Amino acid sequence: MKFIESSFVKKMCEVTYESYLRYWDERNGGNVSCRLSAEELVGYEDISEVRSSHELGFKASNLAGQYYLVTGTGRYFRNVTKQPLLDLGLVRISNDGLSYDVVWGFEDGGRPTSEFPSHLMSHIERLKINPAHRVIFHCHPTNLIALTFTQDLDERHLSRLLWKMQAESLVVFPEGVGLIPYMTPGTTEIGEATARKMGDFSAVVWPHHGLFASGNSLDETYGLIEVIEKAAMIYSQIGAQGGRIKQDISDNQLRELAARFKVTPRKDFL
Ligand code: 2HA
Ligand code: ZN
Repeated sequence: MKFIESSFVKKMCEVTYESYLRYWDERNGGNVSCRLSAEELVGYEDISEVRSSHELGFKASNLAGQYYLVTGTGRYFRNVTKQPLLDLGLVRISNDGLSYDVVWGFEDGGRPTSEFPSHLMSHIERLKINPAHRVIFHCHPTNLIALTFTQDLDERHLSRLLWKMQAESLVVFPEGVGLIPYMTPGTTEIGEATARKMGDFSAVVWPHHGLFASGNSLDETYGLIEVIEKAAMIYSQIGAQGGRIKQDISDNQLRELAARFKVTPRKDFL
């Protein structure tokens, strides 16, 4: 079987296109990487040949030998479905963790996203606390970005605001959302700052830019982004209805919600 027919490529096409349609990934905005195990890749006939090798720019020893299906740098999410062989690549991290081999895709000489170091650093942190972790998804959700202009850039404040916009929020991200200061994208510094937060949060907000989200599958990670952005969208709609909040979900109601759904909210946030 050819790798392009795999469920991994199909799902990657689906989520990138949907994310484009929701205005979360205009032009070449956004990037996704999904860890695949060697066992899952058994039987694909076209991924054994190394097409090119590249330096990573940092040492990813913990990820040595792992495979990642990743979107390409400069590629447009609206196109991935039409040309997955150009816009996606399957890479294997070298045994010394210093480089990667492209074993499928990027057929016109493409490379992984400019945020690939940030993705890998985040994968390392998530895998330390959750061996089932697989996906890092970066995108630009409109209403969430807007919140970073109108709200204090404070993790507790932002998390509680998102929790109180709908009952679903606390259940889906009981640890809240992490936040880093505004930083230049594509740099090692933003990668390191994001990864540090990923030790505590499954999603990290980049002020005036977007979101870094993680999860055990593409569906779960995309779902997390949907719920966070929906909460931010409700806040925007409250603004459109005049902005005055007459009642909301109380702290006690949040505690009851947590008990009912057996999740543990972050202690210092609730
Ligand atoms: O891939 O979104 O943050 C383009 C970006 C960089
Ligand atoms: Zn971005």
